Amino acid sequence: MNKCSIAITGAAGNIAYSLIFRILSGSIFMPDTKIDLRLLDIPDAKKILHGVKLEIEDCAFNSLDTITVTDKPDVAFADCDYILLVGAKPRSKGMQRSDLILDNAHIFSDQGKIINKVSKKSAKIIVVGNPANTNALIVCSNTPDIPNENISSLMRLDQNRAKSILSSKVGQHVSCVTKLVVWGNHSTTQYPDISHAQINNSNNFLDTIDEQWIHDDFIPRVQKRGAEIIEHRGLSSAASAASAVYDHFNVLVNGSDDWESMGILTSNNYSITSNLFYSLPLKISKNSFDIIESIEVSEKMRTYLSATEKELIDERDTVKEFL
Ligand code: NAX
Repeated sequence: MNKCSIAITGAAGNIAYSLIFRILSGSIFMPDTKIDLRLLDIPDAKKILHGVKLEIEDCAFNSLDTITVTDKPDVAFADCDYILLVGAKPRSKGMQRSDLILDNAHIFSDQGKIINKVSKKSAKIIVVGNPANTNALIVCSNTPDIPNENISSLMRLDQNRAKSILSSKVGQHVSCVTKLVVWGNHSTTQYPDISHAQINNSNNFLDTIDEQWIHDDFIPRVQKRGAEIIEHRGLSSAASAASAVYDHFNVLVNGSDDWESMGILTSNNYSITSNLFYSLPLKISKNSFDIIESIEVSEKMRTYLSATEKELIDERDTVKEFL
């Protein structure tokens, strides 16, 4: 029997309520792997967390070995293999974005320090809580004993959204869309990049799509998809976000034949400022990834890449005391 330990923070929240059940019923790990699950939330969420635990038990999952619910990060992260940092403070009415960034900076720097102390040095960390890219940078700065490449931030929701919108446009199943990546920040400055996308392994479809649709419809629609969901549901994306975390996690463990997007630590790739968590096009194999370096950057594309880079530099300036 193989064992693996997974910690999920924000475990009493909306995303976790889908995510936990996807992971336990999914196929990221071999069928004989048993999961030691640790669920972390704040003390005020203790009662809800207990209810989530009861529901997990009621599923009688084959994959579950043990389950720990706690409000103590050192208990949740002890000797952990995988850490999904979903929990974050939401933006309250009238709150400035910079205040939200600073509130969350405290959470992610504290958790980073504890992870560095108690988790496995081989732990893989996926940052979901917003601002996810900058929170990932904070975690990275506070986990000196964990390799930088073990830390990534979620951009798969944006990539999935972009693929789905393109597949509707061309009238093909979403699984036919490949090599569609998203650059930059998980925010309205992100750049969903259609220029190397393929439908059924060919880019001929680009001849049938006009530039205006790409710049005036496709890109803004992907950038603002989160707001579109809130407008209809009255709540932010939770099930689709959980599904994207599952996809991201699966690709990290099992690799992928397609191009993927994740926020990773930059080191002047594509002339983007070093030391940001910026989403780049990646080829991911089991336990490692390579940046796809071959993409030609047009002047127009550079404008998009620079706008999202600037936003990330500004966010980094806001949290500099935590780095
Ligand atoms: P919820 O507000 O439903 O849940 C957040 C949970 O985190 C709550 O239960 C809260 O008590 C807990 N929490 C707060 N501080 C904590 C701490 N210090 N330790 C442990 N738990 C803590 O939000 P939900 O809808 O689940 O979203 C979670 C985060 O994901 C938010 O920051 C959200 O903005 C972010 N998202 C990121 C996405 C991405 O692509 N990177 C997409 C989806 C989502 O918007």
